[in-house]
Parts: sequence; structure tokens; C-alpha cells
Amino acid sequence: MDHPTSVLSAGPAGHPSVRIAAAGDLHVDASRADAAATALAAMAEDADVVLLAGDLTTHGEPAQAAFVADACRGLDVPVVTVLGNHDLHVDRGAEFAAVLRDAGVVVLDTEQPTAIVGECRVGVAGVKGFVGGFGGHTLPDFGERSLRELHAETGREVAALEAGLHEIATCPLRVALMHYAPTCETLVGEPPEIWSFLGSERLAAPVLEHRPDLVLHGHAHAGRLHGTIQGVPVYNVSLPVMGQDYWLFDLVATRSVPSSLH
Ligand SMILES: [Mn+2]
Repeated sequence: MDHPTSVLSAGPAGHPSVRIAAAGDLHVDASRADAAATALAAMAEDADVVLLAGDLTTHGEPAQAAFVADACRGLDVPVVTVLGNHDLHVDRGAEFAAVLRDAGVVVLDTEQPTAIVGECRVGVAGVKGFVGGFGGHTLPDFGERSLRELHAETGREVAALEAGLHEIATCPLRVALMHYAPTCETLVGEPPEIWSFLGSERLAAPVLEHRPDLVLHGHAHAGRLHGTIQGVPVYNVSLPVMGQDYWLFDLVATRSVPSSLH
């Protein structure tokens, strides 16, 4: 299978660079465990860092997490992931994450939204993200407690993403990783009626503030691969969108890195 490389930036020779292999919506269960192991091994072979955009499994059973954990154990590159809604379906997220962490996978969430990995210290700020909608058709913070709790949950994800991006601000290369979409540009192809459930434009605010080198998400199986948030590249690496097991990104540092941050 072909794995095209998307060269996102061409910095001066000698600047820090990294090759990232990324995928989301693996939806692993017993029937897909072997295929996932093959794909993850290929990702580790081809890249310096593996990033997974959530929905690793179909239902979030810890036994399903073990399939992914076993596939990642022993890979000689860092694997960083966020969880998706499927990974939380049976409401055993903590156990699920523990199984992955036991295999050396870095699981990012609102409590731990930051990882710095690889030889050139790639900063990854990762959260699941959540729902809310786009372009004036957004969930308001109004009315029933249950509806307002949805709004608040998205707010917690946004705050953690902001904190994570702040923490990696001095890394030469920076990636924002999430499951839900921070822009509707990569949702084109999905019915507009469900865009509100596929992501939230509130997730774009920290991206705009910090302008990472790359934004990755999944979740939108019928969406589009590439979009931008005011010039910041966004890729929907959902497996059905890519039509292949993963996508490769070559990042080369171009900016001058601030030596300190307030
Ligand atoms: Mn999903």
C-alpha cells in the first residue's frame, strides 16, 4: 500500500525535523487486531513518531485496548494518542488508558495534555475534544443543566488544549492532536446536520493563538483530509478518509523558538 508523504514545511537545512506517521479511527476489535498490529509496525518503521487521533477501538473495552497495547509494545518510536468517543463507550476510560500506558503508549487527555517526544523534542498537545458545532450554528451555554454540561465539557477540553500548547511553546516543532474536529473545513462530505456532533470551533481558539506546525484529528469518517485554520494546516487522518493505513508528515522547524515564555 502506498503511503504518500505530505511535506508541510521546508525549513533551512540543519534545522530540527521529524517524520510523523498519523492515523485515527482504527476501531480495533478482535477481528482487526492483526491488521492493526501490521499497520502500527509499518508506521513505526516509516516514521520517528506515531500519533493516533483516537477511536482506537470499537467499544472501549480494556480487552480491546490490550490489542492496541500489544501492537505498540516493543515499537522503537514514541506512540502518542488521545482517546475517542468509541474508546469511552463502555465508560471504562481510566482502565483503557492504563492498559495503553502500561505498554509505553503516551495517552494525552485533559489531565495530561502534553508530551515532548523524539530526538528533536516534538511537542504534542493532545485532548479528545468534544462537540458544539461551527459557523454560528453552535451549542449555546443556556438552558437545561444537561445541555450546559455538554458546553462545559467542551470548555474543559479547550482549556486543556490551550494549556498543552502553552506548555510546548518552546519546542522546535509542535503538533495539536485531537479526536473531534476543530474546523468544519475537514468535515465537508459529512451531512451538515451532524457537524455539531463532529467537533467544535471553540477548539480552534488555542490553535489560532499558538499556531502549531500541524493539527491532526479524526472522527469524521466521510470528511476531507486537508483543511486549515487561518493558515495552520489541519489533517483529518480518519482511516476511511485517508483510504490507507496512515499518513506521513515531514515537519521541518522554520520559526525562531522563543527562549522563554510567560
Ligand atoms: Mn469518533
